[in-house]
Amino acid sequence: LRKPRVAVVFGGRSSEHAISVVTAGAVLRSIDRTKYDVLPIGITADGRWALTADEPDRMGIADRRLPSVEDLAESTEGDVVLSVDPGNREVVYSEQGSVPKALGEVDVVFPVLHGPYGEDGTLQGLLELSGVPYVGAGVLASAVGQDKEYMKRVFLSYGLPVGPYEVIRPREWQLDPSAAREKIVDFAAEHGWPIFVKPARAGSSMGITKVEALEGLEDAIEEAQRHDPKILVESLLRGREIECGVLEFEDGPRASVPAEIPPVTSHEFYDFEAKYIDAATGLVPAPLTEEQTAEVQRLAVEAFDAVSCEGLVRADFFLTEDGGFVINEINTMPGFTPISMYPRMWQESGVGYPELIDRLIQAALRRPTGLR
Ligand code: G1L
Repeated sequence: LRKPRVAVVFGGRSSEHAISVVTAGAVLRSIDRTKYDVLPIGITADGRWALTADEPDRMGIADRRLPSVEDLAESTEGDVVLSVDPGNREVVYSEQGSVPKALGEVDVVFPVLHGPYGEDGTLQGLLELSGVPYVGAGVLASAVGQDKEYMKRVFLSYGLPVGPYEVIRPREWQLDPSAAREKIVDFAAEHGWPIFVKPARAGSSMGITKVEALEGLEDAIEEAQRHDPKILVESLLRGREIECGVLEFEDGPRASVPAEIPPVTSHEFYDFEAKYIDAATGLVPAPLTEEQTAEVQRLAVEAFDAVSCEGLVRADFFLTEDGGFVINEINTMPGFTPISMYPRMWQESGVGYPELIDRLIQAALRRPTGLR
């Protein structure tokens, strides 16, 4: 019997290109080769798809040099194309100007990509058109997971506890900038300073500013709008930061043991580096009571279902001073190196990194293509 062929797609036009390569390296190293065939497909920083070396050892950080798809690409001229002919899951490779040659079928795609064109539903849409199953969230869940406004609206409509927030749309700035600014000032007056000003759709913690008082507002708005014309303001939720992993098993989603992210002192808040590189700072399991653990696990699975997630999600919460949990956000493609929080939470729950990868691939293969 032929082994299922897994295309690991990674890199991409993102500021997080290198972390994607590092993560893909960990996936390639841990995937069970007796069970799966693997086809590594890199996307260069300028967006070209290329076959890449299946050499995890070249995908780490070596002598302070970040890995890139450009360095791993087996041909810089080459173009890899996923057939967009449903039922024909062929991957095609074409040298510029020559006849494309088929590389064979792909049974499942394992996307390891961040932000726009990776985890926002666009790649997922391409894969739907191609009829290729893929690991993780589908089109809708990916898009909702990428938009902090709609994420909150979905949570609210399912009765999940959400903190105070306000949205300012691009047209509101165009039509009446002073009214838009007033909306934020009123929000701060009602909920108190500081507030967080965030781009509605941006990866990681990019473009986010904590604003202590009116003077800082203008710069924060500008910074957020550099990433997204739609911005969001949120109030500071005092309390503890708790995360919980959800993974799809044969019988449905289950929650991991939760983790706690201790308050950071050096970085103003839990930023990109902290999230993806020195993830080891999180406490697993979080020191919570049995009741608190059960509650946050229940909310995490509810969030997974509310957004119609598939495969996995990391749900991030605040445990507020009044003892209740508030959901901050979900992440459909969380940090995923073996030392990242999501894999560590599952490790502590009895699911090691190779099993995690296997379960994600199996969940994708069980899924029917088309409407679900
Ligand atoms: F495919 C999974 F399992 F859904 C998946 C894919 C990618 C989980 C987590 C990630 N994470 C990332 O790709 C990244 C956050 C490391 C990209 Cl920068």
